[in-house]
Amino acid sequence: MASEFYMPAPECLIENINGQLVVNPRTAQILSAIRQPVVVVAIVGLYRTGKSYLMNKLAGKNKGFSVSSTVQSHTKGIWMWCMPHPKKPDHTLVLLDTEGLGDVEKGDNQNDSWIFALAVLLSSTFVYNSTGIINQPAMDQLYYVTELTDLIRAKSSPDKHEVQDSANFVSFFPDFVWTLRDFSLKLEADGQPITADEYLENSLKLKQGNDKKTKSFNELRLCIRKFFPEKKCFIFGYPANRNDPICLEQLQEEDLNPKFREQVADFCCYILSHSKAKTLSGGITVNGPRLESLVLTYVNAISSGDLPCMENAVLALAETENSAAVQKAIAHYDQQMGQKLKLPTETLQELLDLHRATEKEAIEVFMKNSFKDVGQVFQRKLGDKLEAKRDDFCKENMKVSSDYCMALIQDIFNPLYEDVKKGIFSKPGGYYLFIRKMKELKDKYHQVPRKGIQWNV
Ligand SMILES: Nc1nc2c(ncn2[C@@H]2O[C@H](COP(=O)(O)OP(=O)(O)OP(=O)(O)O)[C@@H](O)[C@H]2O)c(=O)[nH]1
Ligand SMILES: [Mg+2]
Repeated sequence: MASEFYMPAPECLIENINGQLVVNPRTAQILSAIRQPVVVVAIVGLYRTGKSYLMNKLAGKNKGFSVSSTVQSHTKGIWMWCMPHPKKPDHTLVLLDTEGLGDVEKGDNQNDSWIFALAVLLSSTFVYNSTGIINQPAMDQLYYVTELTDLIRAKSSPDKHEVQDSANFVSFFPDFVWTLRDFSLKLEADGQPITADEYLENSLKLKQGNDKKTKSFNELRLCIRKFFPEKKCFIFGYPANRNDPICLEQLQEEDLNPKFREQVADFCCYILSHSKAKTLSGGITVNGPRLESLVLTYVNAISSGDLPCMENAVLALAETENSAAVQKAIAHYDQQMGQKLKLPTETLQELLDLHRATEKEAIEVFMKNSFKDVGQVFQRKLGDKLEAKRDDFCKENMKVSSDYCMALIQDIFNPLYEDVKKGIFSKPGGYYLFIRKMKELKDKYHQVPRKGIQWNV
């Protein structure tokens, strides 16, 4: 049962092997067992900024995603941890922890861009993590957002006359949450206290002017505002004594700054209560198998040098689900007909009536399980298959009936032929005797029930 679903520790979902992103099929398969809608929270940001630590807090655990205290980047690829959602009954929480961006040792911006893009594409809440205040360098790190338009396509063949492709993204982009770590300033502006959200809004304000510098200043802010209409900001103070090298995973909760603990708790409470289930265009709710299909489609597109395309991902999903829906409908038809149909039927109508009723049920099964069956392509395929099955049953009905009748005729009339051969009727009055016997046997034949439609052979 999905509600009993349990993943004791995170697993690597997308491996980063020498700069190539590869889906780990074993981990992806874990998703196929999750029938509930998934709330997907992904965290992205510069390496060594406490991302994995914060994701463990969201999981309500001290250990899980691997945290390390050295200067070397630690998480590689994209890791996944699924658990029953602690606040939303009948939902599964999927946490995605990603490889830190900007690792100087790796020095591969393209690879970073894909990790960023995948986190956006797969999540319903996208957490962008950085340290210190929101300043220009922190903004600049978000330049991957401006790349999104180049990296992702909403439609497989964008129409030139259509509104810009990027406008299509917004409807199925995640909510955006900015987490600022080791934030040590007062949240005040012009002598007035402000909220973290106001601080973020102020930082995203556009400047007046048309010069190159102002244009590039505004471009990123416009992108963030356009892609992520839902925004939220959380600040976190220093977690413990500033002078100690930070190794939070080895500290007890009570050794952490109370303010930091409170901030972490507020963040977790917000994310767990506000993050929505992942949806696709047209309001399609994503469950485990659908998320698995998205992961596979997007990563395959990237590794084959294509752009991950949302429309194609939805089409791939529709293809898989509708084929499965056809199979399910046919299995229902086969099972019901197997149970209810006793061949031969007395009349053809009897068979056709049963077929029609079962066909109706099968179509209902298909409708319940199908999704985005554009142009009713799959429903028509199902119709064709059911029609072929009906024709087969009709043929079989005839055959069973005629085989049965032939055998019956042999059975009933053979003794008469034997008697003819023996000359029993070759005597005076034999002809009348023969006619009487013949009628008697014919009556006997007609009295046998359920001979089927070929009774008149
Ligand atoms: N100063 C500070 N350190 C933190 C904070 N949160 C976690 N750490 C510590 O920072 C170190 C790195 O934490 P990780 O969670 O592994 O960082 P990461 O962002 O996942 O790193 P990569 O996987 O390399 O991208 C660990 O020793 C943590 O204990 C924080 O808010 N402030
Ligand atoms: Mg990490």
